[in-house]
Amino acid sequence: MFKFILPVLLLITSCLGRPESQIRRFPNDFLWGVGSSAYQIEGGWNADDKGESIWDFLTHTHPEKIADQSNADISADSYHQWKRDVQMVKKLNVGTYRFSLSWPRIMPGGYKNRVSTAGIKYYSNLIDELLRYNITPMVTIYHWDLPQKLQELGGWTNPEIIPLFKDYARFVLKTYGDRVKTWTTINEPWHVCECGLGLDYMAPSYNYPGIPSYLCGHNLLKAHAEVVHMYREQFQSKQGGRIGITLDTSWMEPKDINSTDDREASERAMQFYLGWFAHPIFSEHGNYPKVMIERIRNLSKKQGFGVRSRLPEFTTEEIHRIRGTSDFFGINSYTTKLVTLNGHNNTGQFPVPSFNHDMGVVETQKGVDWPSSGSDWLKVYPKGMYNLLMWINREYNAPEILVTENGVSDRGGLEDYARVDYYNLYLSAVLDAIEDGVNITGYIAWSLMDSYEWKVGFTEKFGLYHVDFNSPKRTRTPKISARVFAQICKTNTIDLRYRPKLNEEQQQVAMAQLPAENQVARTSGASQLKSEGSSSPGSL
Ligand code: GBH
Repeated sequence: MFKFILPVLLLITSCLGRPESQIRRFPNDFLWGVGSSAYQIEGGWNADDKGESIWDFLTHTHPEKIADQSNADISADSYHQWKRDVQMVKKLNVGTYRFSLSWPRIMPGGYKNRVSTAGIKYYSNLIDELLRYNITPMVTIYHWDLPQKLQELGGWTNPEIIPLFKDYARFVLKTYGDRVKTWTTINEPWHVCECGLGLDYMAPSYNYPGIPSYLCGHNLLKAHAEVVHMYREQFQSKQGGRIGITLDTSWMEPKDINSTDDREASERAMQFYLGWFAHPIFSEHGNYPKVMIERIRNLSKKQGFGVRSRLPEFTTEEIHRIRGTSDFFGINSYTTKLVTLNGHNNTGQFPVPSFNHDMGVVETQKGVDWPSSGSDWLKVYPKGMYNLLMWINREYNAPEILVTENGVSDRGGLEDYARVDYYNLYLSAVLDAIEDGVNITGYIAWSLMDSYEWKVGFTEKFGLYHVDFNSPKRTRTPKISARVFAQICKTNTIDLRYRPKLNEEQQQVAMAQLPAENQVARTSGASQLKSEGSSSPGSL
């Protein structure tokens, strides 16, 4: 009898994993934040003397490349509504607001010869307003809106970008560093280089695979390192802040965990997506990942490029200069892909040469039962977040990790139960990693409000706050997720009894368990959610 029960018990407990606690607490000093980026929310694309960015240029000249042919000329109008934005941040009970500076708003032509007084003042006011409400600004120096004038010089593929980015960064560090204590240089280098140049997903939309993205990455890493050295030498001791970088990747899960090939695909994909930028900065010996160097060198040779690999080489001096240039590991992640090796006859059908062909990995999300709330890439698989955090911890010798972006998109609306579910589950996965020893010190939800979602325009929404893009006032209204997230930040806990994807009756039960101020009458619908100006208790 016992011979039978014991294995069954073991089986059950191992399936359950850790003991499931329904109310889970984060460490006391855990940092909570919410994020946005300049092009996505500001509008005012030519306000005062702002210069044109590559996103202004792309959306104006090629609207057909955007899902709804829209642009962010006005977007959420944060160029004018920044005071309201700060109130929203405040109401979420977060300690940190992560936003970015628009380079062409500050230096319209990209060069330091001409700076915009209005642009400088805009961010200065925003920072002061945040500090007035005890919110710590966390500033991204570059979140994709390169001055178009610099693109015309080749943008990130031209090494000239290194001194130019340094000039721009010096100016903002000097101007705002007395009040800004957390900086990140560049948001998501992989997207900047591969999506902007290798593919046509992002501005400047080169669609030129296999070459420019590696030049971009090379210059970008050097530019990042120069800015960090400058900060450490000229500003850090006086200003007392920290500086780092924000990288991104999906978790690359072996399609079949028992297949050696699939496990190799997973490891290689992690090295290509994340290691491309993380290895030079965070690994013990620096430089690109070995697998990347070797594969691209061999393939380049085979493809007739001769002995010069399409992946540029760092000198020993450059390797040392780049290594260690981040005070924390900023990671943005949203979803998971399943991976297998690309077959001999290029089963993935990748262009030759290309990043994907160099990597030699095929990705899919087919055949999984991971839910999605209206996006064709963002499938919900919280375990992937846990796996990713464990991987970073192992690979880069336990760095301090800040989750600088995580969140989910839907097609809009105030009753965003799927988003509530997503946050609870992903935060639970983050907590699992913390409990397993990973040094994760903060979590920044993406995003403060609905905004311009790049290539998909306004068709996908990530906001905790709804924005009415049809109203000239761009009225902001808290979604249900805003109320729940505010409660999470206030109490430092997640409550997993509240699983909104449940049926109506279970929903009511779960709702009743929510703290009173976060309860929203599910049945009475959206009208219950008061918008701007409401004075009801718990209004945001
Ligand atoms: C981040 O980028 C950005 O930092 C932020 O500005 C953005 O709003 C946020 O995430 C949400 O997307 O997987 O091949 O189908 C991520 C940009 C663009 C990533 C679309 C996934 C889908 C391409 N995302 N991309 S694919």
